[in-house]
Order: sequence, then C-alpha cells, then structure tokens
Amino acid sequence: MRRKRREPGFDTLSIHAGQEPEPGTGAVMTPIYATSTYAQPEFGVDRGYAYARVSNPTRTALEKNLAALEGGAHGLCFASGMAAISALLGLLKAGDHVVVSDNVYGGVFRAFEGIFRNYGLAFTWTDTTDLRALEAALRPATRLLYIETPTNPVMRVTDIAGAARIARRRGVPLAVDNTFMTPVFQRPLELGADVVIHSTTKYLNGHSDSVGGALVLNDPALAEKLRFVQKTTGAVLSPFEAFLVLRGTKTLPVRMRQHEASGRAVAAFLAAHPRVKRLYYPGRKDHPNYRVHARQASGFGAMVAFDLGSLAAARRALNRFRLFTLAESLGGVESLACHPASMTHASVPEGRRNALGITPGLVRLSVGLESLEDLLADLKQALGR
Ligand code: P1T
Repeated sequence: MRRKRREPGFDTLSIHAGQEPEPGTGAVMTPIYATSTYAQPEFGVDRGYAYARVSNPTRTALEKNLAALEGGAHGLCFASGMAAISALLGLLKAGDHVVVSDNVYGGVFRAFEGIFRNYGLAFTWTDTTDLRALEAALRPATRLLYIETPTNPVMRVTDIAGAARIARRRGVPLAVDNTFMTPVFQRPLELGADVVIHSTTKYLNGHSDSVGGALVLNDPALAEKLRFVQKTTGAVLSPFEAFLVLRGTKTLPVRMRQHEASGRAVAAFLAAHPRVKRLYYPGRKDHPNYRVHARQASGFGAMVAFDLGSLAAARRALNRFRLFTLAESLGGVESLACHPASMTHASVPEGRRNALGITPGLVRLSVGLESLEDLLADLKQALGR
C-alpha cells in the first residue's frame, strides 16, 4: 500500500521551499547569480534562462519560496512593493474600474490617483470592511477589487472570504495586500483571494536592508499575463536582494511569533495608558473587526497605532523615543515609530486622512524584537505620565 506523503509544515517550507543545493558545487545556500545573461548551448536552445530581466535563479528560488508560503502556484518578485502593485495594474486598460479599500498605504493612493488615473483607470475608494458597501461599489467596468487587511495604519479589517465570494460572483479578481500579517498569520489565497501582494521590504526580508515586492497567485493564465508585464516593464528584484529576502524568510515564522507576542504586550500597555485617546490593534477585543480578523488569521501581528489627540502630543512622544527609531517602514527586527499624517500617508489629502483616523495625533509603531521590558520602558518614558 502506498502511503500518502505528508505535506511539509510551514516552518519547514520557509527554510527549504524553492531551494536545492546548487548542482555544480553542492552549495547549500542559493548563490547570488550575478549575471545579466546566460550562454546558450546552441542556436535556439537555452537552459531555462535567457536574460536576467526575464528570470534569474536566485529570484526564481525566492519566487518559489514565497509561492509555497502563501499556498500559491506562482510567485513573481519585483524591485519594490510599489513595483509589484504597478505590475498588477499593468493588467488593466483605459476605461477599467477598480474598487479599493479607502485606507491603504499612502503610496498606493499616490500611485492610483497620481499616475494610473491619468491612464484612464477609475478608482472607487470604499470602506471594504462593510461588504455591502464593497458590493455596491462594483460596476460593470470593474476589473479589480483591491484590499489591504489589516490596513496601514488604522488596522481596518476586511472579511477576505466574504469579499472573495462577492468578487467571484461578479467575475472580478480579488487582490489582497498581506504585508502586515505575512503568510505566517494569514493566507488570503486559501480564503478565496486571487492575488496576494507583498512589500518584501517589511517582514519577509525582516531586517530593513532591502526593498522588494511580490505577487503570488494560482491561476496560470493570470500568472502568464503578470510574467509578461514583469519581463516587459522590467522592475524586477535583483539577485542580491532576492538572496537577502530568502535569508529572511528562513526565520520568518520564529520572528513573527516573537513580533506578535511583543505587539500584543505593547497594545495592552497602550490600551491602559491615560494619554492614549484611541488604540488601533486588531488583537484587542474592542477592535470593531476583532472577530473577523480572529476568524481569518492565526495572529494579530506587531503593527500598533494610537492617537494622542494632537500634533503637539504626537511630536513630543516621537521626539522622546530612544529605542523606537523615528522612521518610515516596518517589519524589521528593530522597532520603529512613525507619524503617518506627515510621513507614510502625507500624499493622502488632509480631509480624507482625518476621516480615516489618520489624524495629526496618530502615531504608528512597528514593534521589533528587542527585549520587551526595554520597549515598554521606552514607551513609558516617551509618553510620560
Ligand atoms: O515600500 P515598498 O516596498 O514599495 O512597498 C509599498 C507598500 C505596499 N503595501 C503596504 C501595506 C505597505 O506598507 C507598503 C510600504 N509601506 C511603508 C513604507 C510604510 O512605512 O508604511
């Protein structure tokens, strides 16, 4: 009797998926294939690689690794998260319509409104946490439903399976930016999404030393179209950067477990702090989408935002941090603090920012892997009594 082979666990995949010892030397770690081109053994024949904008073995290893982690068949890596998102929009044509979560990373708002609108695409920004509003926003010309969950920075949560059901019924592909949760905690493809988006700059790389992006999906026809955009427009991840992210994903599960333990503790500290007017963390039971998030994800992550009520209070806290570094970005081993209204979301108009909760008093933390006591002590001194 043939026994069914057991599927490897997630931690095993994170270390091994997409990677074999290099055939020539047995090098256990995937080399950085620093080459722009590949010798062809004879006219019209190649060994699977022809030109490095199209493919590179280091990048291929990472693309396979990320596909395995997200439970998808195809992975594509790009020079940044924004390059991945732009490639996705490269599938559309003038006259097409996109429904987008009203709160997304500010750079996405800037790209959609500042560049892609000029190409004749139309965008409807909707509170996708409300599935009825989401469905009402769809039009006959809608060709993409684009969500972030939880959102950057106010941590709104969209029901991925619910959105996927609506999208499928209406024949619209659903793309989910999974940067904040990573596949350790949330796997949108398994919930019915069509494309997963990552800024690998964040947790996947995990050490704040590279910029990159990825798309993961199952549908072979869609994957082929995206590969066409990738090789044609050419914003690909370099082999060196791919090596760094591969190095990062090996420790992704252990890092995420520790990030989240500290994230929860920081959120609990802030929830009890008298200076904090409002807290945004999906792992708190009073978060409006707590139940939806707990159903679709196995963790809450380490992104925490809180409102101190005024620009002066936010500025004071941000200037007083000693261990949290005042900087854009997130997902690295080191803790960062930022002011979304003037930094990551400065390109969103002020009225719109305030309506979303991205107020002058909002501070966003990326809780890193330092000793928790040190993080809490820094928060305590920065917020004051
Ligand atoms: O920075 P880049 O690798 O191009 O990724 C863009 C991006 C996409 N999606 C999400 C959810 C993001 O948070 C980002 C980038 N965000 C920051 C730089 C930030 O500080 O929020």
